[in-house]
Amino acid sequence: MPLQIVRNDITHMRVDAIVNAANSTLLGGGGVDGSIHQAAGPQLLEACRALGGCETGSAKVTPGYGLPCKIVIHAVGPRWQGGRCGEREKLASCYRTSLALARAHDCRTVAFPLISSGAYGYPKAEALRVAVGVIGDFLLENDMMVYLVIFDRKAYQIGEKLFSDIAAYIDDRYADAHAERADMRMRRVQMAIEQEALRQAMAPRAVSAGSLDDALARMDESFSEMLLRKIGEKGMTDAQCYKRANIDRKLFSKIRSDRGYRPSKPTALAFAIALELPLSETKDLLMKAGFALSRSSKFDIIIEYFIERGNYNIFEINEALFAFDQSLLGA
Ligand code: AR6
Repeated sequence: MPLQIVRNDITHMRVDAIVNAANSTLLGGGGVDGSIHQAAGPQLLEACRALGGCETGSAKVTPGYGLPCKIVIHAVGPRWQGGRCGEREKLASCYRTSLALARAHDCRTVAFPLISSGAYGYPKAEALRVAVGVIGDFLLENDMMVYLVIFDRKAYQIGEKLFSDIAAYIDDRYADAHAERADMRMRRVQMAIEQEALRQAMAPRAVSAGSLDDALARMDESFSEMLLRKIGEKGMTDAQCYKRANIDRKLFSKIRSDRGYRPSKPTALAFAIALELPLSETKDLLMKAGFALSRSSKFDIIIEYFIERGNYNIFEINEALFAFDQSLLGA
């Protein structure tokens, strides 16, 4: 999956490039900057000295030395001053510049910390939103695996308003007391799906009294066929679709070349989101992969919440899924 939010110490990430949350002197400091210098060894400071500092919103590159990465991209985030001093743009510019530098150095994997969200005081929820927004835009046009490495649990609580809305939505539909009823409903849906599949398999026999081979030959459109048809109908290219779905090219080629490919539920849903399918069509596509949406699953409710609001930003959806400890969409 091209964007993953992980919980780790960034100095342990085995990637081509790690990004440092530096200051404009580039001569080291505390926080993630201190940890990176410590893990890389004194040569890093020597290399930084030669760079002659860096402006806020920009970034410069050194080798990784003792770190398990090829290069370190030293980005200088803004100090939070209340939000009216262009902090957002400067922070976005840090991510954009760093990603451009990673691309220029042929990096395929990059790890970012949540720049400015520590000593520089940028509110974590907002910092995460800026990061996800810029990285998401970049990944629509570029093949790269980006990790957003977050240290503390609190940073996951993104956009309090958004999440209290989702939490309320989940509460409405996910009360434990109703779980049993929902399960029964789910079982009924599944039985209906199975009966329909059986009916369709039997139907050709009734008409032609043919063999099982005949019935199988008349199988409905498969998941992969429906997906390719919808991509065509939407006038999208394959690449636009799999990038929006946060799916890597290899997996997409597998799906494209195998008519009977059975994706996982998050993969199937990622395509529904990429194609901006309304709820009814999302359910059709899911059904092709053998899945349904259930009101007794937090994961499903969150997906429905976004689709019903016409929000098809997969990175925002993944932020929400992440905050509720659910699997993320994509491969
Ligand atoms: N791995 C991943 N994330 C980390 C790590 C780590 N090892 N250590 C801290 N964080 P900060 P800033 C998180 O203060 O706000 C330095 O002194 C941390 O929880 O490192 O951009 C520089 O020299 C927080 O969410 O960077 C500058 O003077 C995020 O990384 C100044 O601090 C960034 O916190 C830059 O401040």
